[in-house]
Amino acid sequence: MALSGAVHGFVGYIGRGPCPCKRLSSWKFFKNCSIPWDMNTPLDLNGVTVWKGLLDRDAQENIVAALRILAEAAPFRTYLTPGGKAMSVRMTGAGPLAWVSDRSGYGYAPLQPDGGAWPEIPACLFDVWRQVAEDAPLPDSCLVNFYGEGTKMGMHQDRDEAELSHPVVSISLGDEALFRVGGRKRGGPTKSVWLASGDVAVLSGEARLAYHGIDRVRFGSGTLLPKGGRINVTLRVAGAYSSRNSAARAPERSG
Ligand code: MD3
Ligand code: FE
Repeated sequence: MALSGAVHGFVGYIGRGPCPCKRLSSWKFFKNCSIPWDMNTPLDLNGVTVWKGLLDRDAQENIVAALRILAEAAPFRTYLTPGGKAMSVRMTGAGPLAWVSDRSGYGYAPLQPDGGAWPEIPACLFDVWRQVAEDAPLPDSCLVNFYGEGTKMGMHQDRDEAELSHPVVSISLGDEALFRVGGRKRGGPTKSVWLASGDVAVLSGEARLAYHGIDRVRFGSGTLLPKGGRINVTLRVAGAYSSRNSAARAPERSG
């Protein structure tokens, strides 16, 4: 895989297993491994590939600018779980299908909750997809998560897409967040890493069905978003162009 220039940085790693710097050994919690890490080698977290610092500041600012336009057409919303609880992470989306949730269930919808079309997926996001998932079909769905102060995302699996063999690509922007990955079964051993602005995670193979979540955000730790907070963009092949698009919600659904 070709990366534009070697990038070095510092990895904050917490988990069981060897520290990614390989200088510290396993079975301890490493709060802040401050040893430079070669970005040409991704971290492997239970099969999740994390490219630390893949996106430089310019690329991150371009994406944020595109997301500001996106959010004018599709505002961030608070979704309800099927159980009726409000999620703390605010969400919006783009593409032929985007993920939504309300009391009637969750899944991919061709329209926003207010009935409008989702905006197109910004071109700069396809550029990221091609860098890390070059062999996969292009994504038809973009989910944008906003983490304000005190927000988190509980451990879950992503399995609403029609074809689970395609990767999911996740882009972190803004404040740092503690990301946790387990295995395919709930309650197994987990590993965690702090995701920083510009980090890109690729979920494929075994890790595609791994349980994962965001334990917490270091609110105000980043400089990209002037008011603080974290944005996570995930790109997926949800199934808009697939014959197996049963994951797509029927368009007749209304409020
Ligand atoms: C591992 N988002 O939107 S991104 C999600 O940071 C989601 O907002 C988190 O989990 C966030 O569903 C985590 C990293 C991520 C995304 C998708 C995955 C990890 C994943 C799918 C399968 C396994
Ligand atoms: Fe997820």
